[in-house]
Amino acid sequence: MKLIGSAASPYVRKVRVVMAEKRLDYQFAIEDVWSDTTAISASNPLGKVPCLVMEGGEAMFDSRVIVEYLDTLSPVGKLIPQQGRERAEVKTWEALADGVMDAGVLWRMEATWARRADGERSQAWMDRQQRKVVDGIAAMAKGLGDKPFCSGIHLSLSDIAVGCALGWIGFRFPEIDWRGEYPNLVRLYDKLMLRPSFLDTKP
Ligand code: GSF
Repeated sequence: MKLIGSAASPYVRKVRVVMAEKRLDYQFAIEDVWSDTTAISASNPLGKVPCLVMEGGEAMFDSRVIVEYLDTLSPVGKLIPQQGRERAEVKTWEALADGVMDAGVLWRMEATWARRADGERSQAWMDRQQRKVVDGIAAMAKGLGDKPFCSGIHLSLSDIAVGCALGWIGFRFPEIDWRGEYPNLVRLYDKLMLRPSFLDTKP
């Protein structure tokens, strides 16, 4: 399998962490989707990474589809419960973490995308996205509480998705002081960072 991605993308990190936790082999192909010469649309018509290209050449996206597929490939360390409420709970945690990343990406692009002229940047739009990031992180802290993991009693995709979101927010928005505000998220993130899967994929 070939994973097309970038080292800074939190969605790509989620896939790479899952690959590592499941002990799956893959080739990592770095692609700058923002460059004029990017070839990403040959694999993903949406022009986004991560994109997983299978042995036969078929492509799979987005990160949620990819990690769900990867979890079925090996019985090692099941990350998504098979069915029922537990499964929906993990997928909801993932949606929350991805939603924080989505809002963060929209906010950052509005502020920094080179092809947008200064007069085209909307402060109201940035504030709207910032609100989602801040509220999303607060919801993570509330949902985690004193528990060792976001859902269940083992590591799951919930923790991986939350870890990737928090790591990326720390990387791109150091002014958002989630470490100062939420000791329980710090406890979770620092515990995740002891795992080679997280350590080796730090943005
Ligand atoms: C989001 C992927 C994405 O926005 C997923 O895979 O979960 N829902 C999708 N990827 C960004 C890179 S990044 O900001 O992490 C991307 O490829 N953007 C290029 C573009 O044209 O939007």
